[in-house]
Amino acid sequence: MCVTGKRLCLAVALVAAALWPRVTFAASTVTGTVTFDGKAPALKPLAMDADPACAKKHTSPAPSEMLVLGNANSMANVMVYVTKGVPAGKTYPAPKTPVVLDQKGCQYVPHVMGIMVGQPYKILNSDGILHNLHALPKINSGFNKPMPATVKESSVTFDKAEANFPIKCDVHPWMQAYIGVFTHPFFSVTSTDGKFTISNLDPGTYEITAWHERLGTQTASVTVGATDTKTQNFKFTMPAPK
Ligand SMILES: [Cu+2]
Repeated sequence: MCVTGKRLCLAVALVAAALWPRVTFAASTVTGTVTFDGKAPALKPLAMDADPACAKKHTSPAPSEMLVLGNANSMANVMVYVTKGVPAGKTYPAPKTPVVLDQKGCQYVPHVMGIMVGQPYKILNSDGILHNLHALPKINSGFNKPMPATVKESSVTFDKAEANFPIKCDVHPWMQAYIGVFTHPFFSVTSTDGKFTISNLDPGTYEITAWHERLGTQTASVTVGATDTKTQNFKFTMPAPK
């Protein structure tokens, strides 16, 4: 309630009105579903026989992770992220909560993940057997970390943005994961339902990229206002044989 005097109250109201249009809310969302268009290829399961300690962690062969589809060919493990349009000069603090990668059943869980520059990356070894974590970035510093049975946990950070480089295990050649490092929080990895959600966007026009380890990238331009929710779906196909 304004009780200081009519003139002052009017001045306050005018200033507030003048400022109002400049107030923007980073409250828009882009969401969608990623699907595979075509006949799903028959992929061989992961061959873990080379290490019986891995094979015996599974009651049936672990399916290939190269292309993971859900109902109606929805695609898992697609990294969807903003590649253009983040407001210039705006910075986003990295969460203190770590992104966690586990080595479980001689597989990386999750298979694809995103992280912010400087955010802790916690690596677990639930298997209790020797793994060797070998990160292969091109912009960040790589690392090659033996994780014997006794090492249950390790932690690293990445200091530069770099979308989607592989992490491999030198002991088990079928083990592969991918990580994207971002200077902003506008990324989302699809689950088996193919869905992604990128939230808290400022008003603007964004280039959104969807990346899959085998099927490449797709991009789309999406414009959002102050509090919009826009849907942008992506569809991947098998590349034509060369
Ligand atoms: Cu391994």
